[in-house]
Amino acid sequence: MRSREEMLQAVNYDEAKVPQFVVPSPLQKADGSTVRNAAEWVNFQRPRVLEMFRREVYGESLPRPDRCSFQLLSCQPDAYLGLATRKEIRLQFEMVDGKTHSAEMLLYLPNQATAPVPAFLGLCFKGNHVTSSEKEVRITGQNYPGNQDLGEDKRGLQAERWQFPEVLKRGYAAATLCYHDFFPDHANGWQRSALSLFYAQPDSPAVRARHTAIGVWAWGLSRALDCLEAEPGVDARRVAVHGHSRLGKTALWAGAQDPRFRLVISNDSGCGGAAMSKRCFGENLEIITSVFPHWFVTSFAQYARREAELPFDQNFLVSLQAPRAVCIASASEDLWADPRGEFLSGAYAGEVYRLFGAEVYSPAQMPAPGGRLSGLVSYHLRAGKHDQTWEDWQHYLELGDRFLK
Ligand code: GTR
Repeated sequence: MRSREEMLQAVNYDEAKVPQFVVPSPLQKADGSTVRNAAEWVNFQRPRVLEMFRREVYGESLPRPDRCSFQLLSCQPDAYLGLATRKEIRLQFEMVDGKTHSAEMLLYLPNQATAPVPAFLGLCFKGNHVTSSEKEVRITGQNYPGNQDLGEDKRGLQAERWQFPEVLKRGYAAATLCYHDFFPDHANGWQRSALSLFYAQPDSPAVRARHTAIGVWAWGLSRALDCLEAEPGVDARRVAVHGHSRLGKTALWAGAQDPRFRLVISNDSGCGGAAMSKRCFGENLEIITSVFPHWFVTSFAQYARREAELPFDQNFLVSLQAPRAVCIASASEDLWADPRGEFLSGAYAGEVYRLFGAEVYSPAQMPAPGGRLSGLVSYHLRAGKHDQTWEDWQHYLELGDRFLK
């Protein structure tokens, strides 16, 4: 294996040096023929592509625990000066053999609502208290030993990424949970992960070979959606799942596995998310699989520096969202995540969306910074850095108005 320095030196940021490659088609069947209609995609090819991503990228799916209960920890009917009701809910998972695991949801419901509302759901990096400017939000993220983000001074630090008041004013509920609650994000996070519900030794080589942190985080999003289904104020048939960066990869995988998500949003998800691996632009498989070995199954690492041999690419992952709405967002200065590669996976997923009669954007339509393309497959390129900002949210809320209302 090369040293990290050598790997970083080899990173390509030059469009002229992107290797020529044949774009693999999600419609190509095992026998070489092509899927011709939506029924064939849904009943035959989609399950095959999903299975391939489980085996080669994100690991096996996990079942629901034997028992899930949702315990109300707090309820503040006067949150954000009366704009919303703030609830905190413990998702308690139990197995018949006595194993347990839990996670805590922060949920805001707009007080103006007269009927159940659509919702935006996403995992957060640092803890629920970091997403909200409200000082009473419970501190979460303790499942990551040594987490630096648990202090009072960290409250609200990433509130801009969440834009709760704006989301609420537009008539949506907003929910988040800390991803560490499901799988602490480090290479030794297995033991404290939700995999402990299903395995006596979640850090054994056999479990590591079959599961991944991204897989467990995506499972957590589905369990959070179960919780929203039990919440009378939310219409759980109209939920958008969103995520930034590694959590954008996770949102795409959650959307692929769980068709209940109506709108799937990938914010700057990059390598192993929306970006095409075969372009080898910015972060590549060699780096991501060695720096974050717990994110992907080991078979994905075998394609490091052999991306040309991949029988699929991330356009397949975007295709798995069809015919539901999907949005891919990039930031112009976020070259590490390869904005053009993120854009292209949406364009190349178009052939699957077209089976459903959708109008899709073409590979020639990459917008300039500030530009957006809106449709069942949407894309925008925000000017600026790797982040999730109000500008990103403006597009997401517009898509929500179109696809969730
Ligand atoms: C980086 C990683 C990216 C992206 C990012 C993030 O270190 O290389 O793939 O996931 O972290 O999640 O912020």
